[in-house]
Amino acid sequence: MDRERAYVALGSNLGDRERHLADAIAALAATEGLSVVGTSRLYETAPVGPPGQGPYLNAVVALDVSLGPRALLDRLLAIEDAAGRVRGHVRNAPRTLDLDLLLFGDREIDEPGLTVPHPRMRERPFVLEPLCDLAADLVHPALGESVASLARRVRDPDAVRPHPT
Ligand code: GSY
Repeated sequence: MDRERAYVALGSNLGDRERHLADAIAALAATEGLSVVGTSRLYETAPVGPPGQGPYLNAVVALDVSLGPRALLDRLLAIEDAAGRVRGHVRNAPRTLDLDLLLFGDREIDEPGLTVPHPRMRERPFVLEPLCDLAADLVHPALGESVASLARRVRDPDAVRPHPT
């Protein structure tokens, strides 16, 4: 079966953040129908959201998938749930684990609950910086601009720093 390259952003700012990201990557790697083919560095990032929350750890993984985008999204939601993610009503509240589907091949999808490319990735240095580690030359299918170029527009070295490992 044809495989497509997808990119998923990971973030955590509650509990053992490194554990949540490592467990999520392991859960992805154990998923039938996909392989984890790249992992960015970890980044310590300033939280976007209500004040008073702690910093995030962020990363991006590259996947080779034979699943469809909806099946991949369902798997991401199940992995978030397994990490104890509470889905409350407060927008941008702190969370144990956030998994965002950024890109799925060069597809553009706009369906209930599933928008690809991720509609806010262009404004998020905490997504674009780790994505640069994996795919700086990749051209965003809707914007026609490379990941490196998008990252340059929003770069904020004070808010997004490589995390010492
Ligand atoms: O949408 C992703 C979850 N999230 C993050 C994040 O991953 N990193 C940072 N720095 N801020 C965030 N705010 C939210 S919500």
